[in-house]
Amino acid sequence: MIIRTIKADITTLEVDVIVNAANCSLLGGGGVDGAIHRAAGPELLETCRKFGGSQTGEARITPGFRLPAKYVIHTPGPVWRGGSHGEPELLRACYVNSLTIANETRCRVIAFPGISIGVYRYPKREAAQIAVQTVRAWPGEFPQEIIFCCFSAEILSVYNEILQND
Ligand code: AR6
Repeated sequence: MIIRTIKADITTLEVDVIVNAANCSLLGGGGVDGAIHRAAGPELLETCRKFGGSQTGEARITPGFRLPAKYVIHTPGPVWRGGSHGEPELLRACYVNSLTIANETRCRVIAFPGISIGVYRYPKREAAQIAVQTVRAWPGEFPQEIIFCCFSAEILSVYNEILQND
């Protein structure tokens, strides 16, 4: 399995699947969620409505509609509340459940944003460590390439440092 980092807007990536850092309503919001819904078009919201929401750590797949990505996996990450409310386990579940769906759908290339590290205030380094550890331990046949899509140079350097040193 190949693991890469890039600094990019995830809505521009021509990959099999991009992951959306959603909220439990699955009806859109700010941050990367808002950007994905804007770029995918209104069909995405119509499709997400049918799920009736999801729990933190779960994942749901939709088409990408007007996005260059074929699919979107929507997963609500945990809100950071100090770290003793199950946040690490819930964040790990976001990655495992997203990878499970990507494997079932035979997606070769997946791109993840930094789930929970924006509005949900998860400490960036700790969140990136969970992301890297979980994808490295992934035993599935798919995906074969994992891209950590970083929205800033600062986040990119956090991921690169962890990938080089941990
Ligand atoms: N491409 C890649 N990364 C992005 C993009 C983009 N276009 N836009 C933002 N990011 P956040 P969360 C980065 O806040 O913390 C929403 O309102 C951003 O810089 O989007 O999981 C949802 O509806 C940060 O590094 O997600 C929820 O209510 C990362 O994506 C809530 O925010 C995640 O930041 C979820 O909060």
